[in-house]
Amino acid sequence: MSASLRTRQHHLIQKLANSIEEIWQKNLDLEPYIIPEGLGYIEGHLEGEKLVIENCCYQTKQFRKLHLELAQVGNGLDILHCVMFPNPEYALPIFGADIVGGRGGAISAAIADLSPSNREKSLPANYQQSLASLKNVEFTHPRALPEWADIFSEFCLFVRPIGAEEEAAFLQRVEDFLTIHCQIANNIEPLTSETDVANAIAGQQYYCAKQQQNDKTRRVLEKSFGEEWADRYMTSMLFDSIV
Ligand code: 18B
Repeated sequence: MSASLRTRQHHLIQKLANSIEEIWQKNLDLEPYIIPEGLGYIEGHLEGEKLVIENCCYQTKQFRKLHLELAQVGNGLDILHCVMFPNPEYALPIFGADIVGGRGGAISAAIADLSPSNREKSLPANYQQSLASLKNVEFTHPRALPEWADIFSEFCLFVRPIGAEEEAAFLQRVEDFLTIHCQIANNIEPLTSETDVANAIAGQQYYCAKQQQNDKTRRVLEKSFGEEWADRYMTSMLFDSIV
């Protein structure tokens, strides 16, 4: 990804973007992913404020889409969005992260999770064990999930990190999630039953349908690009489920 937008963003976003790419490169056999025409680098400014978006995507045997997106609204609102969609032939959860930094340099929302991607909404036992053994970290400002967000696991971290120490703790936790995820993904056998694959597809469809209900994301996109474009972007670039 070009360094232009990244170097202008909140330092926690820069650090997490660098970490994500490093962990992917170190642990996975990355292959190119063709981003739909015109959606790699995007600028919009319908209602005055300019929104710039940079997308970077890869794929691997186990992941149909690794997506890292950086966005900036005006000079103030910085956003990192990352999702790792598994290939449904592998019974892997969906890694997702979102950081939203407001004017004045504070992060208002930092969320990361390894979310179940099956109909039963359960994490595989090896994930449960690895995640449960991570050191417990306390944040002074935990945030409550909105109503649509029943997709996240019990390990979901959703906070407003205050100060350098909590920002570092958030970063560390996301790095741990990613490392555990890549290591398990590298050693997993593909599913053999069509029913299990169908279940994994349904799980991803449910995850995407719920994420598409995030009105806060939708509104930011609508303001710069209009309703129709925002809807298409949310369903085809951010949360494209498998048909
Ligand atoms: N998201 N986020 O990715 N979102 O994409 N995000 C916000 O302080 C964008 C994901 C999530 O409280 C906010 O309230 C834009 C993934 C949750 O109602 C803004 C893009 C996850 C909330 C944006 C983007 C995820 C949230 C409000 C495209 C989780 C709280 C900030 C680049 C894995 C929702 C605030 C609520 C919030 C914007 C979660 C402005 C434009 C992958 C749960």
